[in-house]
Amino acid sequence: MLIKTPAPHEPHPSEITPHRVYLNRRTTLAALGLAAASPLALAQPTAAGGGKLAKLPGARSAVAGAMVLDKPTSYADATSYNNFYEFGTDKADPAQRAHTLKPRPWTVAVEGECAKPGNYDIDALMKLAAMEERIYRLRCVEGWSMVIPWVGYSLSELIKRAEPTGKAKFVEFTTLADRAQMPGLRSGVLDWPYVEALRMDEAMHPLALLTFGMYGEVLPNQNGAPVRVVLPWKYGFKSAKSIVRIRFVEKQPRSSWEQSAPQEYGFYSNVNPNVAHPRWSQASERRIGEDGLFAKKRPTLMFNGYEAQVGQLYAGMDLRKFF
Ligand SMILES: Nc1nc2c(c(=O)[nH]1)N[C@H]1C(S)=C(S)[C@@H](COP(=O)(O)O)O[C@H]1N2
Ligand SMILES: [Mo]
Repeated sequence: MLIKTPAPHEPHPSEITPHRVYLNRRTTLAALGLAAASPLALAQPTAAGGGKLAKLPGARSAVAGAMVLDKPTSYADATSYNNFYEFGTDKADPAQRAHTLKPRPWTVAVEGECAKPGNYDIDALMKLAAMEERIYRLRCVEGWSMVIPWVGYSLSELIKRAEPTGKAKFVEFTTLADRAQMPGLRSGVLDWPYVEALRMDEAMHPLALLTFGMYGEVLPNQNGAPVRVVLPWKYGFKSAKSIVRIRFVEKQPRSSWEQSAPQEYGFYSNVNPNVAHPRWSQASERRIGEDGLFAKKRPTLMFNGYEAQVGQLYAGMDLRKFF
């Protein structure tokens, strides 16, 4: 007897909604005025995740510029080609070694120049504001880029609750640095812990995302579980992973990359095709997943394509000096 097993790409018959049921559901939703705005409809991730991690849906973001139309990078590429030096400097290291990271229990300390400091348990932090899906371009200073559907909420939601004082001019992010969980700390490539920082107005910009998931699921360890920031108009290294401390400070902090090579990495690190890095031109980029033999490089856009949204933050600044 022959039993037909569906090919992996074929939906199982039980997954196919009968047409009549589908139409009925649409009619009911339409009658309720929910056809487009249904949280169920909105919470469908844009691109498929790996299916192994907990689901983390987010509603389509309404923030200007939050949903780029570029085709998302495959989950396989986004989770196997990573920079996370705490697990090694090779692009394949984080996917192979980050299983030792323990994303629970996890606490994020919010401290410094603010009226309401506190230690947030990760699960409480995740409930602070509504989760949104945002499709951002991520441009690494090394000359490649990806398009990732992240899940999180604007960092400003957390900052507002902390009530920064008038002295708070910058926000500093510190990554976990635990030798027991992170084998890369044995190397001296960077001065651990990994520290990054933003000016307060940059951190308050609605596009600055406190990120808990991607592709409709919680973050894989190699992408910065359980919480990271994503700053789409800046080079990827500003988007610190696996954050344990957020501190409000008066003086401009020195990031780990500035510390290691001040002539190569400035504080701002806004994506800028007109200012070359000493080792890499920033004029164009290779989109991961499109890098076949004949694939064309894409021109890199000012502020990674987010100029309309963030350009005002830097009005009047000499971007060659403040690179
Ligand atoms: N803690 C920490 N955060 C980090 C890094 C790192 O090495 N350590 N690498 C950065 C760099 S260079 C890039 S390009 C992005 C990559 O994020 P992704 O792996 O999720 O694509 O993470 C950034 N955040
Ligand atoms: Mo990067």
